[in-house]
Amino acid sequence: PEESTAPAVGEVLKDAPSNWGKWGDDDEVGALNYLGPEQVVAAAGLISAGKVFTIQRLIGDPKGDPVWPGRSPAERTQILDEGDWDEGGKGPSFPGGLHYADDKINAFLQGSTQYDALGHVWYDGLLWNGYDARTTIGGLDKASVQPIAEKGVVGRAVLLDMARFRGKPYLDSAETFTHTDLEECARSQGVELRKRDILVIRTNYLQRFFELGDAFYEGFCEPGLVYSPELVQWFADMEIPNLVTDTIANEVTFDPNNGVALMLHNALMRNLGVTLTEIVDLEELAADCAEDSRYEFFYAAAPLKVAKGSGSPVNPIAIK
Ligand code: UVW
Repeated sequence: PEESTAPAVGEVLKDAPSNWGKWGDDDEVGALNYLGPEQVVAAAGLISAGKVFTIQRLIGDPKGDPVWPGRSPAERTQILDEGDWDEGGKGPSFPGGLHYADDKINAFLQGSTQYDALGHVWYDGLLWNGYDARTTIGGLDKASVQPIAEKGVVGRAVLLDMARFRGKPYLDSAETFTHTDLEECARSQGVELRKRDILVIRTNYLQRFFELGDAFYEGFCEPGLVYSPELVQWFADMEIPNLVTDTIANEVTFDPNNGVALMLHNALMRNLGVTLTEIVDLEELAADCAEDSRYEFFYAAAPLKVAKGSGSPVNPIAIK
């Protein structure tokens, strides 16, 4: 990060809407409370063709893994394979001659397709629901990914294909859009945006990562939603539980109006309790939606139950 003249995020958001306390003083899942049995049953009614889409990006993709600057992609290490029995006899010996493959992964919990815990970002020493930021020291005692993983995320989701809507293969660096653009995109796709929808937004921006390699990170500024008081109020009024995007960080990286980094992480996640999901791969799903003109579907995601975790890898599933 460079020296900047950006205002403190707490200044910009001092009158912003908040859901703190709405679900009790000990809540740790925030706006996911909007997804109850009624929403799950209604979402199940969207399954008609039996088409299943898994939207996780491949961990260990030979083409590379896009990650937030400063993080490194997950590393998988082989621990045991046939070579351990073939060449040198190091493999453990079991009755009957059992051989097996073992491996391990060393990964940022935010290093691939992921759910962020509500305690993943904060300002002014307080995180979601007013928990003290010192509860993050050594691991999240409050608002970790564990309660989100225990609840699971299931509901009606709508794909908003902003790249197709703007007639581009992918959005440009720093290109922005607002909630009114999302509404227009939905209208052009012929799908209704409803309260408590899970929003799934396609920019296809990460295609640039696969085209450019390391040069992708020069002047890094992803496209995405941009902060305005009206946009935050729209998320509050629409009771959006979960924002899912195919970018690394869900929103335009630096607010073009004031330079603040990841403003919506704070305005939506810290203040409203909206869960953020990043780095999904929407290409097959989006192609199918364009083909059958159905942009709504059943969505389910089960992040891993990681005690104190600030996020978790995940392979969300969309079913039509
Ligand atoms: C940061 O919060 C820095 O990134 P992300 O939400 O993409 O994990």
